Amino acid sequence: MRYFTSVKDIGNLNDALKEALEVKANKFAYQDLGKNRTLLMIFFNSSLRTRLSTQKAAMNLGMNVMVLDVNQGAWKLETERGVIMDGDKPEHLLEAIPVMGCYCDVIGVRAFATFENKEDDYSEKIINQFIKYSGRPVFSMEAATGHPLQAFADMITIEENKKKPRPKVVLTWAPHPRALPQAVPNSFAQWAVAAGYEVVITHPEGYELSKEFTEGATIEYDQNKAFEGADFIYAKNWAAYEDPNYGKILSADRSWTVNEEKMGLTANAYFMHCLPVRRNMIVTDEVIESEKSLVIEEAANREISAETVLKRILENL
Ligand code: AN0
Ligand code: CP
Repeated sequence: MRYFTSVKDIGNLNDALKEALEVKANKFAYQDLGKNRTLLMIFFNSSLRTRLSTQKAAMNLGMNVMVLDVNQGAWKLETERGVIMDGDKPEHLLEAIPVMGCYCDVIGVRAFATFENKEDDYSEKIINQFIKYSGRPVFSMEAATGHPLQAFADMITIEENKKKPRPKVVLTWAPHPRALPQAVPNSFAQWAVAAGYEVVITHPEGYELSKEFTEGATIEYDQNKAFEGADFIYAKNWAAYEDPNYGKILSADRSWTVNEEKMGLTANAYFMHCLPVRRNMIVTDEVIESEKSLVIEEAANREISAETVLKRILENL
């Protein structure tokens, strides 16, 4: 593997999940793979889990790791070609990227959707420039339209906890005070369909995701109906995708918050969220603290999804 930005890069998902469980059973078996190899992680946005789990995964593989927070300590980067750079950004991405490539063997990039321009976001303008100009293998640590390391960790978590071969997995929108990207729900829907689960997505009208990511899933606008018989509830907020509301908050309806009453409609479902989560907006204290909550297991599996992806990239260097 040279690039990892989508489920399409992972090949056969069942094979990848098996490989991930093998990695999990023996995390330090591939210490020699990363010897004298350097990972550079570049963050345009904040992170707790991705930063720590990816660094840990790289260390498990014997790699050296460098982390750069763009906008904090590094020069602010211009991303538009052709602008006269007389503003507050002293350096252009077109020099910065090949320079970064000089110092490392593998690059991880976090660059969220900015919601300034839908076409730029959905063409993955930033991470694709890293792919084009760095000369290095590149993987997504959440880009504009997807968060594949999170979805991979979530699929590992479902595989470890499912009680039937084809569980009903429900992705539900929930309210949030800020406009959040569609990356997590896009990837979760796409990977859950690829894993062969029964996938239902529920959200208020106007929150339809891009069909590119939801193909194979059923949309159910009635949240209570969607929850019936569910084996896994995956909650997430996202801002509107469809024009003319791209990037906007259309609803603050707290009746969508996942609570015990709603979980009571399910087939004793597990609760999932990628974190960070706003308690009592997305999910109540009781549900996230319940024994059916998998949020910490998901975060733990981020180390495993990252290690599996890095292992494949190193094997191909
Ligand atoms: C981000 C998002 O919704 O994409 C990161 C989630 C992993 N969340 C926030 O910005 C709160
Ligand atoms: N789930 C996740 O990616 O968390 P961070 O934003 O903290 O990395």
